[in-house]
Amino acid sequence: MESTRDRLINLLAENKDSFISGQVLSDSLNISRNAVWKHMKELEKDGYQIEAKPRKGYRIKKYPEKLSSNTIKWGLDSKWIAKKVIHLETVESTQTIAHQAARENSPHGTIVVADEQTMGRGRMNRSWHSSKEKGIWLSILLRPEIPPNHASQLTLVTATVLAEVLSKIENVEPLIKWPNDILLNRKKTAGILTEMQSEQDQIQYILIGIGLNVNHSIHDLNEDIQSKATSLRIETEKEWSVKDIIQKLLIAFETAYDAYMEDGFAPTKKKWENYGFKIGENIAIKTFNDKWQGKFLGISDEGALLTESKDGTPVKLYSAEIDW
Ligand code: BT5
Repeated sequence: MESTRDRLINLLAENKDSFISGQVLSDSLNISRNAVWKHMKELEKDGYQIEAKPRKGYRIKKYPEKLSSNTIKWGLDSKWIAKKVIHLETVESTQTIAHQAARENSPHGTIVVADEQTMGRGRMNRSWHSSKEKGIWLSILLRPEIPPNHASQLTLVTATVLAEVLSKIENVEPLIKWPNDILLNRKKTAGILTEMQSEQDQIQYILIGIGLNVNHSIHDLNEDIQSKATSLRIETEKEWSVKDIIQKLLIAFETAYDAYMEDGFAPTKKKWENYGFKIGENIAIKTFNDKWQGKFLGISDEGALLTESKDGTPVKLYSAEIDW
């Protein structure tokens, strides 16, 4: 059940910039006006800026930086994304929570965000370090009507969105390492994990997991990744608002997803190519049972990796790892 405090925040949030009287709040929440006032003082302690005016009532002037479903939704002018926000402080993995939400019929666009993951996942059972309040640990639930073999295109759509959002920051030049890494100065700052549930050639849902290192100093990165990972803070020497970046990402994702559903993959391919790491250069290619060197020729119209096979002939790979 929702707490009185959450109901109070919701009432204030629904009213946006207008005031809501103490009496209305007291009636709606079934608590005394004095109790309303006490709750306001508690909210202020948590970083909310509340404006109280005689005869008018209360309104929220500013939300705290701390993530919550309210702070994420506040000021987020979206059409369908994040209408439902599940925010938790600590989870094993936001993907696990999102799978559960999907099975319980949460709608398209639901997001799961955590301050911290204790067992964040990468692809192929690799782990994803997700230290508390340092980054964005987010899953987006989608229910797209596309064939299952197009699902991996959504990874590239997401990578392009991440690159575009990050590229707006001064002196930040993101590159995408096919298929799911975002690099700053050749070091990984974000990764994407796409998981799908499908039945008889029909997608039931897709989860897009996004991990983005934001405010890590080098010491906040686990030792095993210190030499190959980075964060926005390390690159820009500034702290960033995790909440603001989440909101920018969500809006950019919604726009890109709608465009993809409307126009297919071609426009994403074009944008992707602006950020593609090592296009035209030699790369190390690893498939599940082989390894070789070849030239990275780009991506195909469906988003597959275009490279050379061992004997130098062109080849299209749908699933592989690349390195340099
Ligand atoms: C990925 O896998 O890059 C996908 C990462 C997806 C994480 C998000 S967070 C929200 C959602 N919930 C989850 O549980 N997961 C998703 P992959 O390409 O397999 O890369 C994994 C590798 O990246 C690891 O083996 C490490 O080498 C490296 N790595 C781990 N944590 C990192 C970090 N925080 N920053 C940079 N590199 C990291």
